[in-house]
Amino acid sequence: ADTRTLTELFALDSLLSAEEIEIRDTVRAFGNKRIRPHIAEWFEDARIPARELAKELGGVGVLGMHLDGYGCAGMSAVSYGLACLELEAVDSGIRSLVSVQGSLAMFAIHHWGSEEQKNEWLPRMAAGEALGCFGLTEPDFGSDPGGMRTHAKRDGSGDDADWVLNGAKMWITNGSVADVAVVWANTDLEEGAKGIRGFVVPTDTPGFSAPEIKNKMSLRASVTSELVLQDVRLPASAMLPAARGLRGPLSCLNEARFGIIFGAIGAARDCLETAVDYASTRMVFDKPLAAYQLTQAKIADMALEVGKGHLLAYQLGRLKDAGTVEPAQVSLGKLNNCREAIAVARECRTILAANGITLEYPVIRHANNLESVLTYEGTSEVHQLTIGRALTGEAAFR
Ligand code: TGC
Ligand code: FAD
Repeated sequence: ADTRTLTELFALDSLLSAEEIEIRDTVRAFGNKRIRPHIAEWFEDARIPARELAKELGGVGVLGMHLDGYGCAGMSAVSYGLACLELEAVDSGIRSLVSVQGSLAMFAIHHWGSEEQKNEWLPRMAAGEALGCFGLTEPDFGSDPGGMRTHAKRDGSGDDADWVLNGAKMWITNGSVADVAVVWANTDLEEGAKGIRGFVVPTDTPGFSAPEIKNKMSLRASVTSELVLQDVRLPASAMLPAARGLRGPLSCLNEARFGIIFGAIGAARDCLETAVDYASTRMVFDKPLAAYQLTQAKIADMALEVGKGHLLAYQLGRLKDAGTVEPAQVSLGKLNNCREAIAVARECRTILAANGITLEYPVIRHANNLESVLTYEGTSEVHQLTIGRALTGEAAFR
């Protein structure tokens, strides 16, 4: 019979330019050739060749690809989103590496850094020769980063005095493999959350360590670490000069959340393609599984969610390229696409049944990864509250 792909049914490519399609196809081909053949093993072993991979990803041009200058590709937001989508179709951990590098560590330096900081780090980070991480979350402060305890104190008076950092960050992607950490800390420059500042910390600075967090059942093909800062002495020039208060880190989160809106839908697409393929060849009660109405209802409902997820991502991408996207709109995409992606992954797992629980197929790996994706960059509840605040005018966070 004549079959159609999800992309064809929704005519998704009619919404993209020829250049965007070319970038998407390049990243898809890279992911399928270079990463997909190894990913189940990396996931099982909980080990990825992060530094080698970073150089290859830099070669493809996806690290900080939506930033301008300093060796970055200067692509559109939609192109960046499509790259995230294709990388996460292989594994959320790979997209995480790219998000943290480009949207968190590089964006923080690009947007809030000094010329000296940008020249020192961005060209090497875009090439994948230097890896970055972003330390905001702490053991006791995840959804409420304004409560952070990590602090930076000046050693002496005057603007030239060194900074001395003490504290701990938790759940930091790329932490143990990073050359540079963007660390957010309280200072007494101003009262409360307004005193939060960002610091560019070379990871070989004495007093800095980043033990890896083990035994994760999600994002196993991604390095997650604790950052420990014990009297980490930095020159005055290590502070990001332009970032003041919580607005500094939260502006970076908008960038990474944007990539996740596309990325999560890539993981869902991969699950759905796997399930459709499986159902068409798996015989149950003498017929292909795909020929049963119950299976088709599942497939149709999932195709609707994956297709709508693409449309939402593309719409937000266009708004971002127009420079008008608002944080609450990013929350719409993050909440919807992560929530639907994990639901799709679990439903696809039912189609594969017992085969669905093994790493022979990507489905359980995506489902497990999406547990993290649902949680990081703002939990579903944080995004519900952000959307709720936008619609009602009432902030219900505390
Ligand atoms: P609130 O009073 O609302 O805001 C404080 C200041 O920040 C500004 N602001 C934003 N600016 C830019 N973008 C946003 N999305 C912003 N949201 C708020 C706001 O205008 C204000 O500015 P100013 O100048 O007036 O001071 O802050 P709040 O303390 O009430 O908190 C709000 C809340 C809960 C939404 C926020 O704290 C939040 O988003 N919490 C979630 C934390 C989170 O997402 N952490 C992620 C850590 S990084 C990570 O997970 C990486 S995983 C990556 C990977 O591996 O792929
Ligand atoms: P908590 O904030 O303790 O939340 C616990 C529960 O309470 C959640 O269900 C939450 O939604 C709910 N909750 C919180 N506040 C409210 C409220 N006001 N009303 C109702 N419910 C509420 N962080 C970084 O800084 N950098 C990284 O690179 C990074 N990488 C990560 C990688 C992985 C694999 C993971 C799992 C996390 C990573 N994180 C990173 C941390 C991530 O951002 C936090 O886990 C996330 O923000 C949630 O914080 P928490 O885990 O402390 O949960």
